[in-house]
Amino acid sequence: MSDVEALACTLDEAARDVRAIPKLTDTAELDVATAYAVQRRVIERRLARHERPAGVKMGFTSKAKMVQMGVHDVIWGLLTDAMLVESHVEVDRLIHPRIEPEIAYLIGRPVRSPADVDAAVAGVAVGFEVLDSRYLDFSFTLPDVIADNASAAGYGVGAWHEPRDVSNVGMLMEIDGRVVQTGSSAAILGDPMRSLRAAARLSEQAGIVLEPGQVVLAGAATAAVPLPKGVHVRVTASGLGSVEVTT
Ligand code: OOG
Ligand code: MG
Repeated sequence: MSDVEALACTLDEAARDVRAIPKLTDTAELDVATAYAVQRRVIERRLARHERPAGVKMGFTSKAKMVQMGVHDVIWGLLTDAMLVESHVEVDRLIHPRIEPEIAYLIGRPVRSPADVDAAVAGVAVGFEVLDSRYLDFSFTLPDVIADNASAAGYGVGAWHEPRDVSNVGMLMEIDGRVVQTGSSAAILGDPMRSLRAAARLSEQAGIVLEPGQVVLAGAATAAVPLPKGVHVRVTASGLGSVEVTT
């Protein structure tokens, strides 16, 4: 078994067994390119279990997230249809889940490179991401978190709206009616559209086409918060409405 295969297997099994593991760089040498190869293998294992590609999620596109996690490069992870949360998250299936507010784009035409982006946006929505690092204490280096599919565990999106300027919309996250995070979409690289362009650059590099119907999560506007069992979370973005989830 190659290193990439073995590392992907370790991460995939940690997620399936709901068991935190030491970060890979404790025992393996891992550069960014190899980490992305591991990420790809983790997703291929899920696709072999009949999950389908659903888009991508951008990571560390806001200062709040960089500071929270100590990582300073924009990365991505790959979404599958099984990660889509309709209205409820079973947190018992997760190790130490967190939730964060996101802006989501709906892809309407294939995106192969940044040149495709402007004509490709079919909709925009408020969203949330459920994160669950497979690593002990939610602690990692840049290659670790890339290999672990950027901590992706689940995502939800509110109603899609016509494409519009969302460069500075107020965002709010509430748990059981209590405000736990506030921010602005401007925290996402100054404008979440920049994150979409970054996604298109990564697509070009990886040879991955973002297909119509797929979603791009532009990245959290604020730090993430722990997601306990038995709560109701609402994320609101000014002009885009709300999206809700229970645990
Ligand atoms: C990594 C994922 C970062 C974002 O929106 O910045 C991310 C993590 O925080 O564990 O999803
Ligand atoms: Mg995120």
